[in-house]
Amino acid sequence: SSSRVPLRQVWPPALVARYRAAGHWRGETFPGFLRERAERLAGDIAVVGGDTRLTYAQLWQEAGRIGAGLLAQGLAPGDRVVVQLGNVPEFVTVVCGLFRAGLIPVYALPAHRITEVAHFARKAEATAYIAAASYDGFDYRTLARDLQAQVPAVQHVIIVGEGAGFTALEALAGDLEQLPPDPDPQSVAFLQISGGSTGLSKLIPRTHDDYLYSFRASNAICGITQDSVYLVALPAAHNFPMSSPGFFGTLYAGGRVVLSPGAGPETAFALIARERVTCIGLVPPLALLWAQAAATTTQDLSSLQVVQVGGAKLVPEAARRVIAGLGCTLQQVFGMAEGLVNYTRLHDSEEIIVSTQGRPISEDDEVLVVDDHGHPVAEGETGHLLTRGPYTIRCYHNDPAANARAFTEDGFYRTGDMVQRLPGGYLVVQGRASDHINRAGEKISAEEIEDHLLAHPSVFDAAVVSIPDAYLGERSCAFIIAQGEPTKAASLKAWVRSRGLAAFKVPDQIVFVDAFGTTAVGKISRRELRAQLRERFMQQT
Ligand code: J2J
Repeated sequence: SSSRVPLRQVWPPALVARYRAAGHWRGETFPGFLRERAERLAGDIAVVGGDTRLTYAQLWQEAGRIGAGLLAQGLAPGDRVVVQLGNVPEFVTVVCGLFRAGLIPVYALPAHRITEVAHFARKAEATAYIAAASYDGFDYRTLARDLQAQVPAVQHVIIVGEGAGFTALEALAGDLEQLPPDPDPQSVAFLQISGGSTGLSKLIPRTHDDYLYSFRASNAICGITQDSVYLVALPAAHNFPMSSPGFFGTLYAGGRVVLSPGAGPETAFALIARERVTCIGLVPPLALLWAQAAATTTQDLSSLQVVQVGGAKLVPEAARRVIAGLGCTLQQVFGMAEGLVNYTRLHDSEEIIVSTQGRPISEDDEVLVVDDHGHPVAEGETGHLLTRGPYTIRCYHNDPAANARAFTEDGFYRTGDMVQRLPGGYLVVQGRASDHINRAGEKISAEEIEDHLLAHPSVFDAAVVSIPDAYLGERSCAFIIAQGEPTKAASLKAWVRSRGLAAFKVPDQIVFVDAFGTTAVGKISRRELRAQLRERFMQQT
């Protein structure tokens, strides 16, 4: 097949000129920087995972073999490839291989199941799927077969491990001469997955120029250098451990990336001690667990310099416990896969570090805090956060309806977050306007789960809401009005699971009610309804 037209993300010419003049966009690309590091730091260790240790030269070679091998299979530059891999070295070699071949990764989480993966493949018009034979006890070859049955355009399946009828990653081979020249830095490098605040996840196109800027600038803010050792404990496909500054920032700096198969203290602490890890990104519940476990561990954690916490709100009291427990610098990170990332700075006062979610990376990040009518609120007041800037998208991929909702006419992204802006531009997250559940950093769309519940014959109506949870931050609770054959909470949970969804989307709790009885007269929005149910629940407990 012939090359596809490169996907683009369009900024107005005046902003393009400004971002270039400021040195944010430098015309660098993924293959460009990886090649340079492979030449300059050939023998340095780049990636560690399991029993594998890859140097920068080996990473580049492996990426070349994989990229050329995929082209030899019949893929063409511009093709989209759904990648579903856990925290294994192949995550890095595969994605770098795709970049070298001009192929566009679409990142699925290992937790995603057929319904989600098929949605990503359709939306992205993917022609290939790359997954592990098994990870965390799940066989992705079964998922691959279902995927090809549901989305026949996915003609190629590549398996890390035993292929069992599919092509094994190991078997890929091709002619390096067939690899295309480096891509246009303004073209889309990959599609990231959105948290999905309304309905299904959307695809987020990020360009070489914008993404490289975000992690290069993050390196400076987070102190990542050639001497850094970054531990990927959260799923590698998440935007946070990928780019804030994450493993790509670390590779950009010439440092070392260590992949941890689990995020629990037992697994991670042993790796920190063995590899002398200096920086780690965690979600709040994990950070608290680590802080507690650090008190009694026999592992040497003295190499840790910076513990970043983000993905969900870390309250000041929890922040203090993390600092006390881990004895290193805490950095709060408030980011989003669509772009904008805020950090507390390493030398900020403890007051700022514990009580704010940081300030934007760039002086060219434009931040607006507005009321319900779009008018700016006074400093210190809570309002809707809107943003645009040199690494924030201007539209989702292939989704006009979502674009109409999520972006203003001036190209500002409506984050859905409610924030307060303090002097110095520091932001405090005060909640959100959109109806999703932030379950320990995993975002779950209420609407998506309601749709699956409504498909059950015994469900007359369903409303899914977030409930504060001591450990997860928030958990999901489905209020159900039943009809016909009586059903039980356990069978409704099993039902959601059987719909081919990530396990984290199964409601944590199910409450049967006779009616959504509301005091309001007339028809109220789903959003108001969810808010009322949450209130009622909180008053009863
Ligand atoms: C409160 N809410 C937060 C925080 C994210 C770095 C870090 C995180 C993400 C991420 C990311 C929060 N306090 N510290 O991509 O590069 C909520 C907000 C936000 C949404 C984005 C990164 N940090 N959030 O979490 O795309 O509601 O990105 O809009 O998964 O998470 O989710 P996501």
